[in-house]
Amino acid sequence: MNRKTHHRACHLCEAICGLVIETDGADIVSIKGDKSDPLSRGHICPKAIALKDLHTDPDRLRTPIKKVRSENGEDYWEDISWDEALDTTAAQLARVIAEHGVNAVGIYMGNPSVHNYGMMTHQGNLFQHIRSDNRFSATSVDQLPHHLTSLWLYGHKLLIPVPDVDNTDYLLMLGANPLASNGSIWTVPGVKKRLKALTARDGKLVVIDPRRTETAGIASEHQFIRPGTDALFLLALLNTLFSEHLTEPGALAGFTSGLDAVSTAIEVFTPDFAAAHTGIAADTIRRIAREFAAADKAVCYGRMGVSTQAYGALCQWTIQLINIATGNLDRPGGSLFATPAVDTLMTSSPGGHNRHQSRVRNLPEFDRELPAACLAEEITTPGEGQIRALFTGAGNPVLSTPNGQQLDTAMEGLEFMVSLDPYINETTRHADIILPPTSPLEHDHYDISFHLFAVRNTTRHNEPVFDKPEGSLHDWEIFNQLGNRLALLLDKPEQPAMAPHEIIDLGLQVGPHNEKGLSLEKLRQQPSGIDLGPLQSQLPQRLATPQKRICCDTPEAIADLGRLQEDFQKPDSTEFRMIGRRHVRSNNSWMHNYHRLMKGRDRCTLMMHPHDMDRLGIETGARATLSSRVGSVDVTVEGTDEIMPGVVSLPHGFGHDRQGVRMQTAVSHAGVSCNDITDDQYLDQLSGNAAVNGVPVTVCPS
Ligand SMILES: Nc1nc2c(c(=O)[nH]1)N[C@H]1C(S)=C(S)[C@@H](COP(=O)(O)OP(=O)(O)OC[C@H]3O[C@@H](n4cnc5c(=O)[nH]c(N)nc54)[C@H](O)[C@@H]3O)O[C@H]1N2
Ligand SMILES: Nc1nc2c(c(=O)[nH]1)N[C@H]1C(S)=C(S)[C@@H](COP(=O)(O)OP(=O)(O)OC[C@H]3O[C@@H](n4cnc5c(=O)[nH]c(N)nc54)[C@H](O)[C@@H]3O)O[C@H]1N2
Ligand code: SF4
Ligand SMILES: [Mo]
Repeated sequence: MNRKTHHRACHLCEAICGLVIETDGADIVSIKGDKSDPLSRGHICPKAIALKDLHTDPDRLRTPIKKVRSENGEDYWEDISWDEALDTTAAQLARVIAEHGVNAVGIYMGNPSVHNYGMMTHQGNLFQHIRSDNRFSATSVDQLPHHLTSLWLYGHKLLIPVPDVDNTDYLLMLGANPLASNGSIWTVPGVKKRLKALTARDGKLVVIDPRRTETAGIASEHQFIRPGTDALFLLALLNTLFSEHLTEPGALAGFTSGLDAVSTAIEVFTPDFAAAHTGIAADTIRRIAREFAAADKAVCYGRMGVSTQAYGALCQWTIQLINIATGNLDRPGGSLFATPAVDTLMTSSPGGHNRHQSRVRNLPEFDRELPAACLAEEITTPGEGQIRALFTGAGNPVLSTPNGQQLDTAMEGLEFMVSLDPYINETTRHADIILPPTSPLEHDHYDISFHLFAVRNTTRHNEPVFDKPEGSLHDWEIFNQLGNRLALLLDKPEQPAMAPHEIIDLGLQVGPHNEKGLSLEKLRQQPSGIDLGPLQSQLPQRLATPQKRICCDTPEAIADLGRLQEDFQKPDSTEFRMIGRRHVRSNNSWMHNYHRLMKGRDRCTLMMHPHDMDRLGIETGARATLSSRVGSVDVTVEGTDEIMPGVVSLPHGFGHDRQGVRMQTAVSHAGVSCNDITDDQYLDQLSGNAAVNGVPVTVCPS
């Protein structure tokens, strides 16, 4: 018996719950919620237990592999040494750069990179040598409109305020289902309890969603909305606030301008106009606006469902303006900015927009990244700047980005591809070399991203649960070593290797809570985390805008109102619009390989309203063909009045039955990829964000 107790924050989602992990030698005996964590207070979800499965998964790669072609033309994988893997990768990248320039190297970074602090601190060690315009990430299938809006209004892409759920009286929520997702751009562990406490103290939770979700199920009120029409609903709310003189910026007035100009610009977006398209009655919209204004403390919050749609940026901009116009920004019970102990705001660029455009389709960059929706065409379209080599890190764009099938095919034409990833999945199967990092439990952990969006200021660092296996490398070490090898080939200086924890130690000492004497040593003594107190009002000091002012009349957003108005001149004749869906036992595309999360009934079903099913002659359990401009898939239909008529819902992240995927459990629950239906041409044109929600589709019995 060699029992040990470890403390560790869960890195799987944005809730960053504290865990207590019991081990016996190399075995994990139990994983429980850490009641002493000042933020999560013992909360966990089923995914935390699956950390054990992730750690022990025989499909998880432990050594680098390269693809070899046999004499009969078949590909197989061969284990190779780290030296061979890193040298070959560096040589291939250097060759492509020498022959075709840096833009010939494409880079795609996925979601788990943001949850793994070593990847955040050290990716620059490699990417500084590849200053390619062809950089992509999961941001442009997700939260890009939030960043853009924050850049416009608050001067920095990361200055995103979060709902002060524990103190608010009125929470208006659109396009989010935190009961399944555990909260997003809103680190709010145990969100269900917090939402229930809100309604228990006679507060109101209003959910606007085309599906009566788990969150809607505990709300005070739920309104169905036609997918992709939220901008009209939100503008109608703001319009009502202006026309009924319900605006009251309060303390914000001293450093805010432009609301009058916005009021004029949105005059046509009345509740009646919105009602015709959203399906929400004009009187209901007016009532919600009045309730919101009348509440002592209110906050409007919108997430995935209103970001990844055709007017994602307008939605997020209007949400901020509603909070500003009613004086609820930067106010307890409204929305507040967090102050993390390691303040990434101090070290990251504020972001920028449209400083260059994609080569083929002229889509705007944001923060030096191009929209993921144009990755495939940048690989397949010949000419100067065509992507010939691709680096992917912690991403699975074949399943995660619109028209994934097209990208799947495009990857076959690459001269070289390398993936930093522990699995051979739908994307990495195209790589020539896969570089697998250590298991998450084999490296230390500090959350560098999500304290910025947390409902309370706390900080924690945790030591690795297990020793690093001999001959393995952490993600950050791979970045560092690959960067140095590439530097050598490009005649550039090597980068000294400061470990991530040393960077954090410095960050703590110069951060906003340094007067509390924070250091890594101090955090090590309190492995359940240190409480740094509730979020505080901090405007205008925290603003990163010129003169620390908020200018509400953002020219780009106001210009986009014309597109919105024009698009909604006519009623929508689309038969069905498709939306996504998350389940608490899943996590995007990569957690389907763990039996304990996959047991139970099939989750990759197409939800459809019984009226629509009757009309089409489809029954629950029957197969139907779901089609869009870009493709079609066969799915099992699940009838439910949870979903509004004219809308169908299919989760993303499935479609594991592609040849060569080495994830046994996932393959046996393959499902279909909803991103074989989402359209690479269907975007929020303003931000470049993919519109994976509200996609026009047809359904017919198969
Ligand atoms: N269990 C689990 N947790 C996760 C993840 C996961 O895959 N599984 N993924 C993580 C990631 S990367 C993220 S970004 C977050 C996302 O976190 P959330 O934003 O909370 O994500 P969803 O659960 O997809 O909620 C989106 C909601 O928008 C609704 N919706 C779709 N279209 C529209 C529309 O046009 N208008 C409106 N008003 N609503 C619409 C959907 O019905 C859905 O209820 O979750 C994170 N947490
Ligand atoms: N239709 C539709 N599409 C969507 C969404 C939707 O709601 N609907 N949601 C979008 C959202 S919000 C997101 S964030 C994206 C996610 O899109 P991606 O980030 O591209 O995909 P993931 O499924 O998160 O894949 C994560 C990859 O990281 C690997 N990985 C996990 N942990 C580590 C690690 O510690 N190190 C390394 N090196 N690799 C690791 C996994 O093996 C997997 O290959 O999908 C988007 N796509
Ligand atoms: S809610 Fe998120 S952070 Fe918490 S245990 Fe579940 S997956 Fe981990
Ligand atoms: Mo995401």
